Amino acid sequence: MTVTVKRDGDVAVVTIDNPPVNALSQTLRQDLWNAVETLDADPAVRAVVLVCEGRTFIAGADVNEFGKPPMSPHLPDLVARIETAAKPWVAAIHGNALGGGLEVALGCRFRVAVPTASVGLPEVRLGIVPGAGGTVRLPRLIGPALAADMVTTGIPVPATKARSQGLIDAIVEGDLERGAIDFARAALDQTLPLPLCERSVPNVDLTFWETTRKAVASRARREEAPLRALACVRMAAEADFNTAMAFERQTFLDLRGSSQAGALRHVFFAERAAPRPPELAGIEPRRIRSAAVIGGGTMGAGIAAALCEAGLPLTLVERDSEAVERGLSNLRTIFDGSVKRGKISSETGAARLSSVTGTTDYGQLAGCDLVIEAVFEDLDVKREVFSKLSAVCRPDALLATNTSYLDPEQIAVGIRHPERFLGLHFFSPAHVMKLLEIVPTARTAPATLATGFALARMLNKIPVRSGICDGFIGNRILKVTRAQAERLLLSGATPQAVDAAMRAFGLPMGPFEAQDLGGLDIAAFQRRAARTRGETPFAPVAERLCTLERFGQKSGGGWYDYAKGDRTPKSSETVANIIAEEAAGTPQKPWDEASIVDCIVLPMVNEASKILGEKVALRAADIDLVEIHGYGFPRWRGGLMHYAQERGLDEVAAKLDELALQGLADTPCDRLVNAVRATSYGDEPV
Ligand code: 3H9
Repeated sequence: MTVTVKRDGDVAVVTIDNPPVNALSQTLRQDLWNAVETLDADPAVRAVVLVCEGRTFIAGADVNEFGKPPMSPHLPDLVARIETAAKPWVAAIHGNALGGGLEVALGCRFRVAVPTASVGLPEVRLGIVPGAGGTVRLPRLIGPALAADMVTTGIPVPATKARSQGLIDAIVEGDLERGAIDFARAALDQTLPLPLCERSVPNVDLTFWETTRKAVASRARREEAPLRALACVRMAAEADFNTAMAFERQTFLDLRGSSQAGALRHVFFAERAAPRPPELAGIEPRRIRSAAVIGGGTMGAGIAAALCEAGLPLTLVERDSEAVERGLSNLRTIFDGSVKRGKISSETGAARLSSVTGTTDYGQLAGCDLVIEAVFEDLDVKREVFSKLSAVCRPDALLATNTSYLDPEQIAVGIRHPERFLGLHFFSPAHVMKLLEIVPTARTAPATLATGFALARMLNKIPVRSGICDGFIGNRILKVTRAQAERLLLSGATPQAVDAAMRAFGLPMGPFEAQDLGGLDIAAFQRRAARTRGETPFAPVAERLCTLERFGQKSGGGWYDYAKGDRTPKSSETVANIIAEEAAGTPQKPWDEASIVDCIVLPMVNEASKILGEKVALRAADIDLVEIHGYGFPRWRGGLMHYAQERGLDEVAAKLDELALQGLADTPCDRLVNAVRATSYGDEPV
């Protein structure tokens, strides 16, 4: 049974227990339905409290059921049954009331919550709209403007804020169940409010809908669900309750089967699976109670900020006192920025800064559980750091190198107890970017690796294990993106056309705009390193731009020209001339958006397939997470490999063959050819 009913005098307490997150599976819906029927028929019961066991209130519909035909009792009917129950129901919320969970709570006559709870309608994050009255009841409770914001962004609202908006009726400071029972009993002494289905939606200014539509459309880019969710709220404001319910249900059912919803569901499960890879099942991570970062530059300060945010006392080590001051000042800038953006209070910012000890003395790291090195990308400099750490740190302290290009095996040479060492590739800014590539060496112990994943959970990051190769998973694919973008330039496309096509595909920025923002010098440095390894990186135009010190926005020009103080890219005659010179002799052809995208994205798929073939990535879904969380690949496309799978692997291979004939890409690799034969990459549902 997922539901139990007990009595506290004239108040019944219905307790849901459906681990892990009390999702509204068919069994739970049926059990709740039966509970309403039983309690309606019980004359001794005057009110009902709905409470949940475990870590959270109902976290929503059971996403596992989404691929299957809907089964009764349907959620909208259950919510309506609770709303029209003979006795008032009080939802007692802890953890999260999300999606269908909040819709059930909206069916209740009252909602109370503990201060740490939050409530939200995150359906748009899954490519759908609320399907059980969320868009119809919420505007009746808090007005269309707040409701539109909640359903189109999907961002949960903390209980205390929800209380001030009228979404929550009371905050319970002590025991939730007891508080909810007392609340219910007190409510029975007063006139009950109307159920939401009998209330009307407050009016809004006529311009509201058009202004909001524009804002939502620009945020959503090509994601369908947010605008469809807004249309539902508008219908709720302009039509009667039943018409709006029917409209919402139809929109929900339309979107549920859409390719965007399929892609977003794939990402949902991939993200939840990422922190617990099956190959580490049963391996106990070490506890991390304190941390240190070596190096307080941009990367080191970002990592330090992420560790502080996770509540770890932190030591920041630099080579001299000036550098310590600079590192602390970098940290202060990060915390000040978070305060300015309203993410944390100024007290929290100050407390975080005061939890950091800046020092030049490695001796202070003797008791530390975790040390992350984030110094300059130079093998000798890094080795020197680890030799000092080997001398002072406990043998079981986890030692990690943050590197994006160097070989962790090489960095590990000479480390004492190399089984506690691994690579952690953070993405800049490290306190913001979600992706963490975890790179074990051959000698990294399973417990060390498991600790890397546990750390990612602490830092609220998406961890992906990567084998060792140049650039690991993400930057290795990025190299292909950039090389393909240059190939396009040499065969007739312009930087503007390439950037526009990739933006239209769903990336936040095109490859040239992105390089101008990040700086062309970093890649030039890496190409130099590659050449010393005997490789021949392809970047003929970028090389010439770097020779002219056109490093991007920071130098006033890169792939584009920039007016002083203005970040708007303007086409550059210098660049056009260089492209023309480099393209001499290369056949020119017209490029439309779709063929530009194919010329970039399909070779990325080919490279990613090689990465899978070499077991640098263990799962296609891991590559999807790397692309989404590290490189802005559109989430609603499900990531690079999911996109390829949906596009049809046979079509991907055929297009690659066509590009290869024109000298614009490699032919499909063995792993891709095998996947075409098997019609899938065959590790997990991609
Ligand atoms: C909806 O409600 C539609 C309705 O409007 C209309 C219906 C008609 N279903 O994240 P965690 C699993 S749409 C099934 O690591 P946390 C998850 O896969 C839904 N399973 O925990 C994982 O499984 P496993 C709207 C779910 O404590 C386990 O629970 N709701 C669901 O870090 C733990 O998950 C949402 O979008 C689900 N709905 O965070 C809420 N949710 O252990 C999505 C989770 O086997 N969920 N699982 O790997 C969340 O945001 C987080 O899970 C939550 C807990 C904040 C609740």
